[in-house]
Amino acid sequence: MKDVEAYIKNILKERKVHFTLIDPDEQTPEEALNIATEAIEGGTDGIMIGGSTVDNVGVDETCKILSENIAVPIIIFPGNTSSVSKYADAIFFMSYLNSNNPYWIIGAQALASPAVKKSGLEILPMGYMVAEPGGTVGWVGEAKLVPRNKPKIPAVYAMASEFLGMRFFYIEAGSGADQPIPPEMVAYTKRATDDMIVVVGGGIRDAKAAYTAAKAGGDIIVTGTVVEETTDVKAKIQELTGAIKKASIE
Ligand code: 1GP
Repeated sequence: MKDVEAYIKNILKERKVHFTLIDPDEQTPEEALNIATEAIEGGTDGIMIGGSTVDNVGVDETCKILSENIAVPIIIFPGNTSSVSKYADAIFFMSYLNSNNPYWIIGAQALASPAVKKSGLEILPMGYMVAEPGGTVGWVGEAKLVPRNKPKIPAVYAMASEFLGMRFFYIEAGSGADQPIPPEMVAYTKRATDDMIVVVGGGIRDAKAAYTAAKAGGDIIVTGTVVEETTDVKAKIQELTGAIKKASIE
């Protein structure tokens, strides 16, 4: 798909967006296609491909089979420099703002840039911030995790990101987190920025959590673990997208 950013903004004129995250490490490309197909039937608006420990072959093969079979955008959610595939439509080109290691803030991005340029992927510039509990990405990314009871901290990073020209800001609790991002944290972030697209993910498993994140100000709600855990992907995604739509119209 051409111009994924316009696609997202177009949906946001009407309602909030839901993306399904698929970790290529967790299943074969064929299984990933089945999950994506069911998630699209359930109303998801796009498929994100990524994880903290993915290999390039898994990313590439999964993006390839999806690109041949689905119509919604395929967006790379990179775990490291190897997460590049010309078969995706776009990449969240992200800086891990609260890492203690400059590699994750700008080093990996610089090293990956030639491959990203060659791939022709659409760039979606993003500030990325991980709050407690943080999970694998908190550990791998050597994060100074945002305390859950300090909801204003991501807001000032989001403002700075917007001033630096980023157009997306992701507040992450970590995949499989036992609790999602606190709604106050989402709300402060959304209010602090002008045109930034606020993405919320980590630990969102049911309609209530999806509704809460969207209602608080999340523009894109991301869920990943639920599709790995459920036996009925379509129904689960319907539950989440239904709640997000409800939050959008109220
Ligand atoms: C992880 O925010 C995403 O990067 C999704 O988290 O797997 O907990 O849905 P879950």
